[in-house]
Amino acid sequence: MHRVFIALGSNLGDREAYLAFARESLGAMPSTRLVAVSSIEETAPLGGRRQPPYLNQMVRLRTRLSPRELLDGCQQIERAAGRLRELHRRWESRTLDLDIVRYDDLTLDEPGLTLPHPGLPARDFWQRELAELLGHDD
Ligand code: A4P
Ligand code: MG
Repeated sequence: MHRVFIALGSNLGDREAYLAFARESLGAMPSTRLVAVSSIEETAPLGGRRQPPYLNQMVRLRTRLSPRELLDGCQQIERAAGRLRELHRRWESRTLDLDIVRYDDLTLDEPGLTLPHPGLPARDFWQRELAELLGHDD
């Protein structure tokens, strides 16, 4: 089983409900188990544009899915949460955004998938959430 950390973010609509939907949907993916969840934090929007504040949270999974299968699964969940990927622009407000932060100790830089997620060093809230989850062994 692979050890994976996924970041959840929402800054539109019923943000708590979107995070709950994401936790439930991630845990229901094939060959996947939700192992731990961090606390939820409200954070100021990054990226400079005027946007509502985010709720952010990180979860820890065990999975047999490959990184690509996991990315596909995350994008399906985002779509199910009502996000129109075709219309959105980068940094734009979204009901649900799922980012794969780490997948084992894998380093990858391919079109459409970079691991670990390059945003990690710059996001203090991700680092706090990750630290919470690393303290929780499975
Ligand atoms: N992609 C590459 N690597 C990964 C990965 N490790 N995990 C590709 C997930 N996706 C990855 O993502 C764009 C493309 O990234 C995807 O096609 C995927 O193949 P997206 O979710 O469609 O677009 P995006 O989220 O708008 O862009 P990006 O660059 O992923 O932005 P972020 O980093 O997700 O930032 N402020 C606060 N306070 N909290 C937030 O959570 N999030 C964002 C979005 C902006 N400001 C925020 C927050
Ligand atoms: Mg993203």
